[in-house]
Amino acid sequence: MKINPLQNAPDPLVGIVMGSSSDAVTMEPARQILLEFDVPCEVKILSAHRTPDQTGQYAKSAEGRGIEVLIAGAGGAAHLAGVIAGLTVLPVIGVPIKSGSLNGLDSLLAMVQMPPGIPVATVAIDGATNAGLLAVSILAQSRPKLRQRLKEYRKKLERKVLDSNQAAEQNKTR
Ligand code: C2R
Repeated sequence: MKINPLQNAPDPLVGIVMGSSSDAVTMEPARQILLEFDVPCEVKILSAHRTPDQTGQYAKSAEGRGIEVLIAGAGGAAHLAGVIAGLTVLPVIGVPIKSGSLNGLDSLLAMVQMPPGIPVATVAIDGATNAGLLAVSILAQSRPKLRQRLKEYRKKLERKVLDSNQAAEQNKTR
């Protein structure tokens, strides 16, 4: 998947960072959630390993640019989220991406096992949807309208489960 730079909002509140363009499809659901909630975001390819200077610069400048939450997805030796978290006090949400050889367990452990003092809020392997929702939830703490929309989103989830039970019951009685 190609990253279109035009998808970057002028004043992003959330920065979505990923280690490689090969992560783009897995990370797309995070962007979709932010779009659904009208949260402006930007998407960047940055690697703590391959572009350490640019990654450092991005992490250090994010707060001053008005970004409030960072989402970092990476696979394999996934140091990206931890390195970014060490360079900013903004909340960093890590998305461990499934790798070829270890099925994402390597990425998960690299992100979740941070030393005390520098947290990365790690979601499930390939859990970009929840990363987007967690970012919305963090922003919603100071934005009542966004909080209301998050409550409505949860209601929709509830309704979907209840509807599927009802449909199953109706099939039984037919
Ligand atoms: P390529 O497909 O470009 O070879 O990348 C990327 O996130 C990707 O999942 C393979 C995998 O390497 C990961 N990568 C990291 C970092 N940079 C790239 N884990 C990092 O800095 O942590």
